[in-house]
Amino acid sequence: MARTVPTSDDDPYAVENLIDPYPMFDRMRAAGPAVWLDRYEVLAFTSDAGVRDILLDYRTFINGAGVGPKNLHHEQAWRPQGILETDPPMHTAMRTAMTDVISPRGVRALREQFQLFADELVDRVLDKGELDGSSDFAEVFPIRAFGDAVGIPREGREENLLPHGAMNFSAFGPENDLHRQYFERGEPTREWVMANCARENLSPDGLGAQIWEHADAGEITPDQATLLVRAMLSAGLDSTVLAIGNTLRCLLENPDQWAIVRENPRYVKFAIDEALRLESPFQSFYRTASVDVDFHGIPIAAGEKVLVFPGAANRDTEKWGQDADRYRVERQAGGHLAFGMGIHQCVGQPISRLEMDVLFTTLATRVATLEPTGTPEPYVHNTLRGSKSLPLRVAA
Ligand code: OVM
Repeated sequence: MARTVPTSDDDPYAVENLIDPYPMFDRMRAAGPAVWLDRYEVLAFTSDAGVRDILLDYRTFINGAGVGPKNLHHEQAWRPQGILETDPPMHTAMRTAMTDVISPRGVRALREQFQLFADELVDRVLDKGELDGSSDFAEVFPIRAFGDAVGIPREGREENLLPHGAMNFSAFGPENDLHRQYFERGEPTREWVMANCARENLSPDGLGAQIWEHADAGEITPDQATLLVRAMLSAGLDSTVLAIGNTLRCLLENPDQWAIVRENPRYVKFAIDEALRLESPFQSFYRTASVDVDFHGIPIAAGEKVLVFPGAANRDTEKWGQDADRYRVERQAGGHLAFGMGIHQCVGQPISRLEMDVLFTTLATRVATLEPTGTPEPYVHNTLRGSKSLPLRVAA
């Protein structure tokens, strides 16, 4: 196809670019609405308008051929395709069951339990004084709070849930050394996770059991119910853990912004959205063109994969202004793409937001001093972004 698009030999999956992707994102955005990545032979989109419009047009840019670089219409999927790798009309039935369970009322009912555990966790970190913001704080909350909400056994969560999620999110990127490492670590967790998707292992009052009620009602099949609980346990842990860590890191590195939040905890919500924008936990994934299309002046062929970078779009100066690289809690960052956009936009978003809101409101209310005691260690992953460790000190 005759196409004049700037070419780049940047490797977005090279370790140095995963650790600091922003100079590369600036180059790619400056080059034009799309760049051709020579190494991967794929069109990549880094602007807010490009990523947003691709995600909104779910008929042209489909999910059914997979949301990683592999085209599942031609290659075998590594596991049964779930809600995210499905298009309407099948997607619609699955999505309806999910939104019904994760309804405003269903989510409101979780607040009390989340608050009890947030109080307990903030007590614990205040007792410690010095801690790791990742392993002692960010990882702990979703494993306990979200695990209880879904209704899975407490035993086994630590060893299984995060390696399992990291493996899943790795499938949104190429099969390089990092991918192989996360798959090796994740493989032994699959059995535990799949066993906990079965109705007999889910506690009767949790979100998982509520999904199964939709199978009883004939709205989805038992296989789809299993896949929806799998989606909760695959997508709902690592993402929120990293979002909590990234918010914490933004506040640690911007003491003036922490001061604003502490003085007025109503800024907690803005502090979270601004961190999701600036350091998006889920950086990149793919769509597949279902037809030949002229997109923003670029011809794309039916069957072609496109790579989108919400993590880059969220720093687009056209959308966010010249200070897009700054962490500023007074910004109205709500329109970011960290949860995606369109019909596949993160369905668990209200739960993730509630977890973070409760946790950071408790922190802002009870902690006066929040300061780094060392350099954060990056979490290196093909599609996820965050910190492996965040040494810090807190005081009441
Ligand atoms: C799944 C799933 C769904 C959405 C996101 C995701 C790791 C996984 O069906 O297991 O991310």
